[in-house]
Amino acid sequence: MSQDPDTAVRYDVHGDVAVLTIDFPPVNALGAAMKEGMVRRMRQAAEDDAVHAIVVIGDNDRFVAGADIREFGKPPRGPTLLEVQDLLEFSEKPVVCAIDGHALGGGLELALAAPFRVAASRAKLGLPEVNLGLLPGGGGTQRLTRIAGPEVALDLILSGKHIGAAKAKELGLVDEVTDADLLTAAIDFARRKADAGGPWPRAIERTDKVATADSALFEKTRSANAKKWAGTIAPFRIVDCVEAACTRSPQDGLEFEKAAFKECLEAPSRAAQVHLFFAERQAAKVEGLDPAAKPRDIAKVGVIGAGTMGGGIAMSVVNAGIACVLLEVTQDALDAGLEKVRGNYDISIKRGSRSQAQVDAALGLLTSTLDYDDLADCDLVIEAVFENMGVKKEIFGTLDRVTKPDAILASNTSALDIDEIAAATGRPENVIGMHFFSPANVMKLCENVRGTKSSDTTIATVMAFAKRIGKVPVLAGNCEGFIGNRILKIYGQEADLILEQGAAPWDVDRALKGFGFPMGLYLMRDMSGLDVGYRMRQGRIEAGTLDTSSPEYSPLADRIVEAGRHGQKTGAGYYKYEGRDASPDPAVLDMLRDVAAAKQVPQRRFTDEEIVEQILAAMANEGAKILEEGIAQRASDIDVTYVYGYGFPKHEGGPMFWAQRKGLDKLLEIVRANHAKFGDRWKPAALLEARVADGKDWDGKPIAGAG
Ligand code: 3H9
Repeated sequence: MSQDPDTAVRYDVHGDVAVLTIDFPPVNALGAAMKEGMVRRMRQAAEDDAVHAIVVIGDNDRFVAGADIREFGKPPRGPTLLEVQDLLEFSEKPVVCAIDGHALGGGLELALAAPFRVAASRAKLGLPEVNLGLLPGGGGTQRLTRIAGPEVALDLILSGKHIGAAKAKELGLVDEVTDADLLTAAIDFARRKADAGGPWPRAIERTDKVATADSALFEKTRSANAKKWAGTIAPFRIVDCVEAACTRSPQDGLEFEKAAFKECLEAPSRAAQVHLFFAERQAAKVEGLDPAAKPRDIAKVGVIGAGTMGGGIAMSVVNAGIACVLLEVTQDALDAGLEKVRGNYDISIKRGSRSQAQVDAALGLLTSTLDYDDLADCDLVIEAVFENMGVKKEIFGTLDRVTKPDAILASNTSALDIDEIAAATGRPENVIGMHFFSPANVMKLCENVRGTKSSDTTIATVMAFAKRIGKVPVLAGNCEGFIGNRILKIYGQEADLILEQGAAPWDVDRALKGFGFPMGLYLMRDMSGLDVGYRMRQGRIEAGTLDTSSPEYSPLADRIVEAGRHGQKTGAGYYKYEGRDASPDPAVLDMLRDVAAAKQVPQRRFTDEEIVEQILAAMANEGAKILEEGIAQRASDIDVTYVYGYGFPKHEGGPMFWAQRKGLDKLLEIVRANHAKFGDRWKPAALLEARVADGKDWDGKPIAGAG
């Protein structure tokens, strides 16, 4: 036990009320010492004759963030959550949980086992276990369903969302909400209950909300989400558990939940999602920054370009309560951009994800302009115009003249050289890349790209700013495509070359979708339109930077566009379309056969597993090169990039996690076999070879049993 149980939970008496204060940094999780402390202090309060009621509160304005995630997969230590809950639920003295900050997962389950809950008005409550590939395993599925009914329970537990204290009161999860001092309010509440006398309510014994449950609800929920949940276990088991709360006795329901929790805990998806939980937090940290370099305060942001990307970035900024000025070059473009922003907000109001008041507040922070001088007081300007180096350099030159000297200038470029853009200004130390993903108001990833001269303050500022606007920041180095698009190029290239070897576009799409990507590669290309990529390739061919005689160049995409097939919008691309409905098209197979014959590529059959393995192995090998070159700080940053920016399935943990789980030695075998067959595009990353030789993982830590 890394902390003394007696300090993890402190004991004070206020008159006739015992106050148990949980002080278990960083987030009061249910670690071994904390649970042991709770058991000791609850017994102390039970035995203390001067005490008539008990308040449980968290130190540092936070309640309990759930199970200690660091302990998953390790042998259990200390008392179980159930033992602690029993002490609260069956206490002869009334127990009040006083909730500030967060009561999440096992933290909320702890509170739901107590007879009473008082919350600060700013507190947030939720059962987010599903995000870790788990379900609430401390009675949460049973007690929440019995308190608030199965519809509410399914909504909260399947989404994992946090709700505010007022909503929690409306749903019956808390008894009182206060704006005043929480401890005082909780002590008063506890004293009133003690004076009024027991028995104290037990959520697990309630039947009023479950007796009339509609049994069709569960089947409807399962079938409506079956596709979305493919490859995962937790959401299905959550539905089973909520159903069990409606059909089984309290004890049976709790046993059922316990077994389902164990099943999720042992599933491979849990390890992947827990990996991502820590990876996401790690990604926000920058190694080697000068500790004196503090993030600058960003009070006003300029966004250049009111297209889909610029508009989405501006929405993210104002949604976070930060003033934003959106700049365009013509009134028409500005009007169109603002119209799109308003349209997006209308959709969120209709969907219920934002209230009218929230939208009004956000739009109140958004101004627009055609005049660069209006950016003079911005602390940060994000350029989001189309990918043309000349245009970007001109914009950065202008920004350098009109913005205040310490303003940070960021480019949303997805591949261009940040150093070349920075060189157009007299302040390269203040220039950096901030690569958002479309739609930028929705997608979580922000790939920040450090230039050679970006200062530590600039880096620290954009990492903190991205977090503040609700993004998951990752720091990348400056190379073509950075982390994300550099690997994407390999992903697309390998898939194209698999087609040449005998697979059809729909085979590759089926395999990728089966693995868990939300959409196949070729359907996605068709949806985005094939003509833009075609024009870019033609430009590169003319400029002599794309070698069409190289084995890596697959002409199929160009042949498809030259046949007038520009994707969904022209009714044909890799697929043929009726409206939005895609179907396989033999004409594409004919083109593919011609391409393969001209390149003399031997034909073979692929299983779905082979397609996935081939593509992911190529991605992981490129990821290793990215790590080796220092473009990514750590392997898990690549995973975060792929999950939050490119739809890589969360339950597989990201390409580097996938490779490590498979075994780096196995990955190297695949890479070497392909290298022998296809040549240099499969050259093994030196880092991969070194890690395998040393028996180490991506982070350089010894692999158990290796060596
Ligand atoms: C569960 O409860 C299962 C039960 O149903 C079953 C029981 C039988 N454990 O996010 P932050 C660390 S499953 C251990 O940057 P914020 C985190 O890694 C759990 N460590 O802060 C970071 O460490 P570091 C269900 C945890 O203020 C530091 O705390 N609960 C845990 O932005 C600060 O974290 C959840 O899923 C934990 N549970 O956000 C809640 N949580 O400094 C997960 C955090 O070394 N947690 N850490 O990088 C959160 O959502 C956020 O951390 C929270 C604070 C909102 C609490």
